[in-house]
Amino acid sequence: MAKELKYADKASQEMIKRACDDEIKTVWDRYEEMQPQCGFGTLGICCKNCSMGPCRIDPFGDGPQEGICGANADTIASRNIARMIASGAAAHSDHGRDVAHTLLMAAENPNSDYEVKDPEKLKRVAELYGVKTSERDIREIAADVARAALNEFGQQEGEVMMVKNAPPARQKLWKELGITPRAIDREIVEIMHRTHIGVDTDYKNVIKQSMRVALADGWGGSMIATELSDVLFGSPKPLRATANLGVIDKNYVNIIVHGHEPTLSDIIAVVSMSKELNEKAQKAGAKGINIGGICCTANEILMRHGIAVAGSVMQQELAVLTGAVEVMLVDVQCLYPGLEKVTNCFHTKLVTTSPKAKIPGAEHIEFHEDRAVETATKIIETAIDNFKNRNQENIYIPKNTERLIAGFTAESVFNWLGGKYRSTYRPLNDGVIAGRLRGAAGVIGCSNPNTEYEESHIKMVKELIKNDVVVVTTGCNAISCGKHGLLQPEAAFKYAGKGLQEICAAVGIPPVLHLGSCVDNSRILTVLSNIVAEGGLGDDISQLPVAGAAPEWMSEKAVSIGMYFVASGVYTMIGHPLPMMGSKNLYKYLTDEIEKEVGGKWAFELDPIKAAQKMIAHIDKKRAELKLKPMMYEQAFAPVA
Ligand code: NFS
Repeated sequence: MAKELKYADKASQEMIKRACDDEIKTVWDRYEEMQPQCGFGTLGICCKNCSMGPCRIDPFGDGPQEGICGANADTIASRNIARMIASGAAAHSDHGRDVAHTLLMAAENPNSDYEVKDPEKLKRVAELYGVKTSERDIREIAADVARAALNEFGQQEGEVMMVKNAPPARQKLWKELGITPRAIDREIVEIMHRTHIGVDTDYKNVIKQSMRVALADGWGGSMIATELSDVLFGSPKPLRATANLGVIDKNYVNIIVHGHEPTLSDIIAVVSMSKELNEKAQKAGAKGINIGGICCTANEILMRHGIAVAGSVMQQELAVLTGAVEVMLVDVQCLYPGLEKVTNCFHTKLVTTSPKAKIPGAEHIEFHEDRAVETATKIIETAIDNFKNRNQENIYIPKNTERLIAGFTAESVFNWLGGKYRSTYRPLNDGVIAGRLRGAAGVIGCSNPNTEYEESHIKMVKELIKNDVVVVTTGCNAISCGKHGLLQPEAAFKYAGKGLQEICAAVGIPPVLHLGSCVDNSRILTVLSNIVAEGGLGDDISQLPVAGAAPEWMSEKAVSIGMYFVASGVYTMIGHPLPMMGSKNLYKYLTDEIEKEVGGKWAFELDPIKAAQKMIAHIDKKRAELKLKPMMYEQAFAPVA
């Protein structure tokens, strides 16, 4: 049964032991059972895009070097990557579409359970879309903005408008290369067409369209999801909260919300505070209702309500193993079907809510935005009713929790550096120019049982901040950073270099800034654009001393994110390579040649310290190209390991 976790937070280590003792299978066991994994799949040289196949290329050169149609390793591997990006971009963008639909519904229906919570942000988005705001009712503006956003998905003419948030030089480059996204759905449809049997065979051409798809995600679907979520649920503000499995409370009715879309989780968070429902929970013998989040939905309600985070993607089954979860509530994305078997070992009800994501054996309570409070109430009542079915003897909740600060946005965090009343990125840019800060890195993404849980996330982030690189984080990396104490201002004194320490101390921020869920990687794009706009560090993202990383990535969304960062000019480091190592040409293109075209490129490195050092080397290279001053405190500080 499941192996020992060496680097993970203590709560996960305890729970994995419990899983072993009780012989309950988790993701780690299923990973072990799956070994050895298919070499052709790992190398990206298996093709099943038509029924002449499946075909595979012999990576040793002795067997077939082309599929039955004649497609070689380059074509096959590039098509596989393209389809991963299509799926990842579809997932993020469909999420964005749902938020836009909800905004439209809230605007058109005065009795809606949703309302515009951030009218200022609405007006800023309206400006981008050319929607008139003066002397207009907020609902009218919201309706027009929602329609304009929905248009981004299916329009037959023009280009995705959110792209205008990018620096002008970047927009110009995309135009010259012919990769400015035209419409989100269109780019995804086109790559599915091109990767059909007998269409696009040129791997560089396939990747070119893949970049367009990824840009339609980052500067389209994901950005719409972020911007309109801020409009609808309120823009996050820095707040204190806690994270890890210890947030599950034995005395309360525990509901774990897991998935991605805030349309469900936000309303659950609000409704769970109702007096009547808490009284009902008390009548059932509990002290009240306790909500904890897993994955990106955790980040959404953490950022806006300060709701505690129970864990990252790898902890979804571990949360159930506490025996104290009444309902595991899921919507879409990153849900392990294995949850069904684990919940069956306890009284926990697995409740699916989206018509897009049903799990056999789960109870389905369909969530409809036009009956949001009613559905949320029903779900919470289901949890309260289930409280009595707990086996009190069989409860085991690890004590561990960690304090954190979350809720940073492109608008809030760096503006703070200019003081409360002066909204400017100037101090950040000046900090980089003067050599107090080396640069910035976005470290994001999933965890994967193919690597030691959290080792890469934590070691990489510590190595970066030790070298005066401020880190912004999202998704499951943010949750890992939170559990390991890196999202506290004190972390600067323990782990950061002197320059970064000074900045953190002056402003009172942690050295690692939690920017939200995975769609909120679009906030990082906005931060990069704002740094360029502030001036003094070049006129394009590709000139900035920055890098990106997803050290423990696993999902197709991560591939789309990586590609939109590369296509935006960012050096992007991931742990295990993309499944394409069976094509030498594609490898060379993505990790080298592509840089000449878009200014960014991919890098793969399993060792997190080496990976961080490569990112730092890239940042230093950019500093040298910009002729910035040497680092102020080079080697003056020896941080705690
Ligand atoms: Ni991102 Fe969020 Fe986590 Fe990975 Fe899954 S939850 S959208 S995909 S696993 S970071």
